[in-house]
Amino acid sequence: MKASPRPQEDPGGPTLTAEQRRILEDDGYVVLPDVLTPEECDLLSEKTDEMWEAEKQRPRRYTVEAGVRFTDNLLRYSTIFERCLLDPLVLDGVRAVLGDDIHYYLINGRRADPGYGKQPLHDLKRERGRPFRTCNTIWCLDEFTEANGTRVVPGSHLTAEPYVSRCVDPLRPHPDETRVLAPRGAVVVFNSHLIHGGSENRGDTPRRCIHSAYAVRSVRPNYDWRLLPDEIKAGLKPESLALLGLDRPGEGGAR
Ligand SMILES: O=C(O)CCC(=O)C(=O)O
Repeated sequence: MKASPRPQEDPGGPTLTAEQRRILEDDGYVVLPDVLTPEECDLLSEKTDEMWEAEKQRPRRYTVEAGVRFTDNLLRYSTIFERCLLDPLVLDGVRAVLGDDIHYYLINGRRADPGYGKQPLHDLKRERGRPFRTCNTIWCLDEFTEANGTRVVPGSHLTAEPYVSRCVDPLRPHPDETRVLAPRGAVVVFNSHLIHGGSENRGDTPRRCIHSAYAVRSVRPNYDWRLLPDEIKAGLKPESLALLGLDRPGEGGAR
């Protein structure tokens, strides 16, 4: 799917157009172009790579994908990544999926180098259909093309159809799948209940993105935001602290 045209600015902040809302509701994702400037893409990419270099010897608690630089919890490294928390247009999309009572769930970097990045189609064991509980936003630091875009089964967030278990091999293309196509600087608001998977980067340059996800408050955050370094907490805006649950005692803890 191609990027939708930029929405009208609203005096109360930019909001999704009716068409963007419909696409998000029916397909489970919508591409919002021009959220980041090229300079912001450069800065976020550089910081993500810097964090990877700084931490690459650190033992990891999760499965490492070959040829992929996965940087977990970017926010513990730099307040630069606060850029991915509060964007009003992106938040309007997230609220269209989850409603207003949300908090911040996770933020990770994912860079797939040429020849790598292929994942099995997955549903992350999430129930499908309403009410939705988590919503991802994918920040495209490089263009998402036919040669590297995330594969998705549009509409699969709405139905209990066992798309994945019916796959002979979830690594192979699914007949109902399509590629998310998005220009550099776009954000894809992405219902986390959608069946999807990373694709092999068949391009000749790295494909970088940031996953920045939200959840309804009954779902605990993936990271314990209370453990963020004090200097990071001190540098965040009050609206970010509220989204992280750090403005209230007893909140912000991980699942
Ligand atoms: O980066 C992508 O294209 C999607 C990655 C993904 O689906 C995942 O890591 O679960």
